[in-house]
Amino acid sequence: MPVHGAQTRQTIVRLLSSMGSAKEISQYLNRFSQLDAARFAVVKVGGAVLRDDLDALVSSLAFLQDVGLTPIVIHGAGPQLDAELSAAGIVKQAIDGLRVTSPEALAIVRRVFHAQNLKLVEALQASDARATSIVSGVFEADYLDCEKYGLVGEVKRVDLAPIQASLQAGSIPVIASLGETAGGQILNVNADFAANELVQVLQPYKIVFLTGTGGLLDDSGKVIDSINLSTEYEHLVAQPWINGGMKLKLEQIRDLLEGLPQASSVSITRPEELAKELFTHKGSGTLVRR
Ligand code: X2W
Repeated sequence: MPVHGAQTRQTIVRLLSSMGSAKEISQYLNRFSQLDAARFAVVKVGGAVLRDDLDALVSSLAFLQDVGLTPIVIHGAGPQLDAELSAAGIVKQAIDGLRVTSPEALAIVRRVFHAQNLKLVEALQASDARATSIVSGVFEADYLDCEKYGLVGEVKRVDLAPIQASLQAGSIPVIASLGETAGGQILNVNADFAANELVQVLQPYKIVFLTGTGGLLDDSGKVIDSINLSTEYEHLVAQPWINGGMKLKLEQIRDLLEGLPQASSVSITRPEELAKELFTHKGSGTLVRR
């Protein structure tokens, strides 16, 4: 972990003061710096963010590392997989939001995941951040339902060792959501599911989903500030305007929060607003509580 003096901190506080009051930001920085550094935050990055918003993502993650708060990054590659599989003439079939994955498709899934992982790691390194590529060895998985989904995995065990080694070196672990069976078969794992499993094991202080939309959207396309699942979940998922992807996301977040302490929350925001979400009372995007 880099050690930051008062001067660095002042510069950071000045930089951030356009987002909130310096006092408030300073309070958050102080609070976070006292926490267990290995559990600061899990940041799930959707494939759309890697495609459309890489620069902002890299600056936001590098910034966190600069202030001594190394996030754990887990990413998907949904849109990239859609494009590459379609270019290879493989027609998309998804059941309940999960991609049915044939052996032929899996070869492409692996290649695309590796390429996207490296793209983020190299972009971080190019901006002087330290980052470690992790494409295997974290998610021990089993077939979710081989007949129904093919080579799709559900996570059975999370091995934190590669993540801890990266954090100990002050490097951002960048994890692809590929699983591996005990017998060594690689499986395609939905990145939100993989992030959820990681969160259950790590119990991080902050859980952030970075998406292209920057939050959950209401019927007019506006980001919903906050959602209290205990009073709003049933109502929300019954709305005619809520789409399948958003429904799945809400369901996953509900399941995720059930395994965490009552006070936990999940933030959904965009990369540009990550620091604002973490260091201001107002936050950004959608805050989901239990
Ligand atoms: C996902 C993995 C990628 C993913 C898929 O093949 O699309 C399954 O559906 P995003 O960008 O985070 O959506 N896996 C089994 O989840 O990427």
